[in-house]
Amino acid sequence: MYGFLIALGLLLLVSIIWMVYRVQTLVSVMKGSDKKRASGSNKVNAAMFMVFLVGTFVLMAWYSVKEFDNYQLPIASEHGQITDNLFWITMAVTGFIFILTHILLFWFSYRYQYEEDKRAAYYPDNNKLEIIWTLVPALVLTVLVISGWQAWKDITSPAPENAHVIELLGYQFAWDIRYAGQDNQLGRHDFRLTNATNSRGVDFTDEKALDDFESNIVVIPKGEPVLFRIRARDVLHSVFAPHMRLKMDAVPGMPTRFWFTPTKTTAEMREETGNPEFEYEIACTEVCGSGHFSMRKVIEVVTPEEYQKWLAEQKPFIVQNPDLVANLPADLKKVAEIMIEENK
Ligand SMILES: [Cu+2]
Repeated sequence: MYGFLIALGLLLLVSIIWMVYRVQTLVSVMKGSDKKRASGSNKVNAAMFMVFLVGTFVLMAWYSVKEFDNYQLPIASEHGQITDNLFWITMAVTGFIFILTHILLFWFSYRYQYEEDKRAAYYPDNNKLEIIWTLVPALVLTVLVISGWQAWKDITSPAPENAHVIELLGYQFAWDIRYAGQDNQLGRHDFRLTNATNSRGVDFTDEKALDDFESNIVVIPKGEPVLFRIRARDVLHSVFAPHMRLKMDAVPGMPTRFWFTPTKTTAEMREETGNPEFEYEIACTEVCGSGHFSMRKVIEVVTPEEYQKWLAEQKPFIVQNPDLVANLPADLKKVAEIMIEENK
């Protein structure tokens, strides 16, 4: 019903505007002034182009300054500087061209507005100009793309042997964290093994899985390489740690990874930002459903000594879940029982 009334109202409104326009045209015919091809509103429109140009540039400048701190977070990883340099070079080149082309676009609309005895010049083509404005952007873009590709190749190169391996499993709506344990090797996983007690689908017949352990926060040492092995259980998620300049999609059925070296501990960052409550965080940047906003995990960067101490306090998965021992093959049962004994 409301839909019909709104449609009717709109129809009436359009007919009123149309009638007003007709009346105005008739009046100008009576006055004998309808021979003019462009009315006074043409000048107003031309001036509005300039107002729009200046107005939006002022707004853009104001917003960029006001929000500067939000897109220039302190860097806390080694490759972060490379990523930021690329970002700012690309921003400078594209920003310069953006501003230049928009000034031309709006200025031309104003400058070449209709005037009674102005004639447009006939200028069919200019090969030299066309070569210049094809080659210059092509060259600039090639340099940008190649330098970006080089950086990407470096950042996504295989992790060093000694990298601390941590698995991040995204699901609706949280992250599950699994550490590789003493052997620094994650046990196999298979989605078919996923059940109520084994949310990650870890294959406990793999000896490497026994010493893996879970944690509520991501603890990593400063100055040492860390490798995130990333997967998803249900839909697409994305690991985003802005201070580390780290972003990698979590894709069901297609494990991804990202390695990096943190350069500042949480405590150092608290001092630098002057915020005693500062925490590094991982946020999900893939809109993955109604609870998307809650996919936050804290990363705690500590000194290597503190990290080793923390590591020693963690209990292996098999020790946390001794019920699992019953289903293990005979040889692993012994290993598991020794581990449980040692951790008592
Ligand atoms: Cu998500």
